[in-house]
Amino acid sequence: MTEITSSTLTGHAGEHAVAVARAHGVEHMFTLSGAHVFPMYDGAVKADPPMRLVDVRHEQTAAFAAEATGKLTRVPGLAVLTAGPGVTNGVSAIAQAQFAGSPMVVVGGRAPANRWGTGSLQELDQPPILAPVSKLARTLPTAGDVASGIDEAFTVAASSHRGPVFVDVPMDEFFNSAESAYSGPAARTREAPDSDAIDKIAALMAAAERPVLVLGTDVWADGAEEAALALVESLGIPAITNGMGRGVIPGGHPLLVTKARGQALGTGDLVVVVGTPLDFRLSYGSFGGKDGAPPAQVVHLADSAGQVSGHAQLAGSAYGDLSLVLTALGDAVAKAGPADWRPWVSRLQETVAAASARDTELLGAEADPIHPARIYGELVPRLADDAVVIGDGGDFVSFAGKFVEPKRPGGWLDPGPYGCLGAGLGAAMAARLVRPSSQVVLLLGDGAAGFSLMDVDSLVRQDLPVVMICGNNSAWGLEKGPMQMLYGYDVAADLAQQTSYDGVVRSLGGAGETVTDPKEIGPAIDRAFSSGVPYLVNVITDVEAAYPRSTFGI
Ligand SMILES: Cc1ncc(C[n+]2csc(CCOP(=O)(O)OP(=O)(O)O)c2C)c(N)n1
Ligand SMILES: [Mg+2]
Repeated sequence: MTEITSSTLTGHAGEHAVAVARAHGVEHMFTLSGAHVFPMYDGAVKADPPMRLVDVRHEQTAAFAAEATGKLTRVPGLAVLTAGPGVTNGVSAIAQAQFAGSPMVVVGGRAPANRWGTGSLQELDQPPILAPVSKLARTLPTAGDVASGIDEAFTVAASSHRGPVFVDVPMDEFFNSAESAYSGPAARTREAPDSDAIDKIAALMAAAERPVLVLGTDVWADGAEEAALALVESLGIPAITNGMGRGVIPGGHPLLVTKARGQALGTGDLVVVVGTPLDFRLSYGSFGGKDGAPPAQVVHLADSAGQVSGHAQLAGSAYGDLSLVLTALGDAVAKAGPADWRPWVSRLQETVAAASARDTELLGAEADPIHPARIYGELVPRLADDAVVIGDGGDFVSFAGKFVEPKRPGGWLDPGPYGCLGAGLGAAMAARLVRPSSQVVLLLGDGAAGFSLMDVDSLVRQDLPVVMICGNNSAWGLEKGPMQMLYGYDVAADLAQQTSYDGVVRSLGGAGETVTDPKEIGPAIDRAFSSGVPYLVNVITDVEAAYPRSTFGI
């Protein structure tokens, strides 16, 4: 077996890969069996202590679990996928990680080098398929290249801007032994921002009357959540959060104005966007212009040079380690002497209060069939501050985005800009493993549920209890509504009526129930939390209660 003695790895290449992954902080290997990757399993089993193998029923689940591990822990997650179809089944999750900046490493099996070109089983040249959706995709050609190649994979995945790395190893070389020098991961470097750029932005902020800060996923990914909260509180600047930035400003905080988003972004005079691309979720970086307001000036702060928007018209930008960026900015604005933003903040707070009052009505809706909002009316008060909430679905998850305001960062996983249905079950699996004492709640549209529910089997076998709540409107709701709007009719949007998704979970060894009475939602959620098994609450909801959407994201 592998030993790390005086920085030398011995044993077969799978042992090298596991030792290096562990040195980078990996604790779990998500996988579905295939002979091409047996050396990874042997490496995991024989490591001291063994690395936990978590095996699934579809490679998408393994890859989404690795992606979510990267999001939750900020250490790259590891998925091991067998050659050919195993790897191609993981492509969506890898693309999602690329879009969301999630650190993950996928190790693929690969047909043996000594047979290459002769037609061995699953002989597919995989890196060219993965290259467009990853930071790096390459073959580690020999056993002796595996330690340094895996080390590079984890280093690249974990450095700004984070993302997925794919490597594959020819089967014959994977089983081979080698000796490799390895002295552990390099220390993380932190890039300081350009001080002139920061001073320029500080001057814009000091001169602004109606500034807004937008905090996105990379604020969390870069470990800048404390610096971001400190900046908001010291300056008294109103903030909106999105993606994994949600919770950086805790739900209920007086400066969190997500519920006044339209007014803030539409009538603000300076929008400072931190750690998230200026994509469709942020009107491509064009703000202001609402109710006769002039266009807003825009500042983009990113974790690395390549993330600064190339398409938006920017009044300023800076990049670097986001804690350093935000701390430097706070100091510079304080020096420049910010204007008095309290009247602007008060106006936004009035809007937040009015929106919250309207929400309260919806959250308590007695409607029959059930309005999806009522589910959140029951769920939100039952969530602990450290809960992990995962959304996988269309309208049902959009409602969650509206009603769930996390109290802490790092506990909210939404589909993100790639928007791939089917990500949720793997994410819930990862959350259960890396946050063993937290509530884990997976919000599933009934359509989304169909992509991954078979992997409840994996949760059951590996004793990973999570609470699933299915908003079951018997339709692909987020597509049905827009198609109706565009054409006046819809096709390919209906699913079977009131399917018993809880029955699916029960037959796989979990538990669950169907709810049709709004008053029964809360007690059912309580039973789910206390069950200690994967539990699905299947709430039959009103297909007519579509999410009020102003954009299709295109
Ligand atoms: C893999 C994948 N296929 C298709 C889509 C397009 N799509 C986005 S939302 C949606 C409907 C989701 O339905 P459901 O999960 O039941 O949630 P609902 O909108 O009904 O609440 C579809 C099909 C997608 N985002 N991802
Ligand atoms: Mg649905």
